[in-house]
Amino acid sequence: MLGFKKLSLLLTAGLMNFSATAFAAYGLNMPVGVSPLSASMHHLHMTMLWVCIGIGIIVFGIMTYAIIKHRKSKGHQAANFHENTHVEIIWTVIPFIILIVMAIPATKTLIEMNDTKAADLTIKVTGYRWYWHYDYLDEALDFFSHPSTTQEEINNLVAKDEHYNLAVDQHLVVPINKKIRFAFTSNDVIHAWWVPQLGVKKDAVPGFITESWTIIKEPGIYRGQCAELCGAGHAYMPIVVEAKTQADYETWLVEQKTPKNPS
Ligand SMILES: [Cu+2]
Repeated sequence: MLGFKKLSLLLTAGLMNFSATAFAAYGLNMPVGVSPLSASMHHLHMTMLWVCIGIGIIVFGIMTYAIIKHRKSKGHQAANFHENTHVEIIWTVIPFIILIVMAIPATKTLIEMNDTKAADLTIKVTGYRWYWHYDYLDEALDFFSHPSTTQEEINNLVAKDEHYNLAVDQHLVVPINKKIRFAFTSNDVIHAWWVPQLGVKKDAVPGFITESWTIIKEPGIYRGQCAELCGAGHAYMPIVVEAKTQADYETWLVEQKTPKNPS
């Protein structure tokens, strides 16, 4: 049997190792992202986290104090009372006030998330088993985006790419600083289009249109995945969004619309 001291040492070492690895490699927290929406979501998440930490410290502080200060070994007797109206009012009113205080910023962010009005461009995103289709509704341009990770990489027969399982054959190219409205649907089962850096995660449901939006502040490549368990290929359904400046985006549009020479 392990002694208590040895066990706690092992646990502490394990936890320290876990948190160092977790923060370095996995990034446990939500990203701030590159859109106003992702920043609002991150801010809301951190506000709620600090409220919960505050409540945790106060509740566990009072409990710990009471347990230590009024322990039986010091000769304290347990109080024996029932139906204290004052206490019952206090423990109803305080959580009610806390919930209202939390609901105000949460509602503001929810309204912002659903405000797809006045978009500069609309892209219809359709989920397929197991790839995506993008339709630029204002541009008469559409294409499929398939995962480009090879079966050899998946089976460890060759070295894995830096963007293993997060790479596609054709990126969804969009302009920066423009309000992009996404209209999601699906051709078969329920999928979910999720790109954390853009603050977009929305179900793509067959027969329905769901909506979301983003404004990307910086050019770059942002990666995501399908976030709805959609079948055998669910884990191999990446998303790659490439944000370009307006001029580069327009050049890309012209290239896409130019018919390719038949080879
Ligand atoms: Cu899917």
